[in-house]
Amino acid sequence: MYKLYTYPSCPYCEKVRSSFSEMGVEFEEIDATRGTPGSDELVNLGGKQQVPFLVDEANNVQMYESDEIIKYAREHSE
Ligand SMILES: N[C@@H](CCC(=O)N[C@@H](CS)C(=O)NCC(=O)O)C(=O)O
Repeated sequence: MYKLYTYPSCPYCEKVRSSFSEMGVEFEEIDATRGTPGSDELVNLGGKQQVPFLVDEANNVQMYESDEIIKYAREHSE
């Protein structure tokens, strides 16, 4: 299952959330608000504090940028 690092009020995160919901893509959401463990994880994995950030562990893929994330999920869902 995908992991998606987000902020609760980030519009780019909301765009990804609603696209995933439309596509029926399941994902675990991790709050990466500054000062949280999710924020530390995000920076350790991706190298910078920016959300949304997608991790597809099964395929060893990680990416920032909401449009890229949506495109990736679309191309990898049926
Ligand atoms: N072009 C990016 C923009 C993402 C973006 O600006 N995210 C903001 C939150 S809405 C962010 O991570 N800011 C960095 C910070 O909080 O330090 C995308 O479409 O994903």
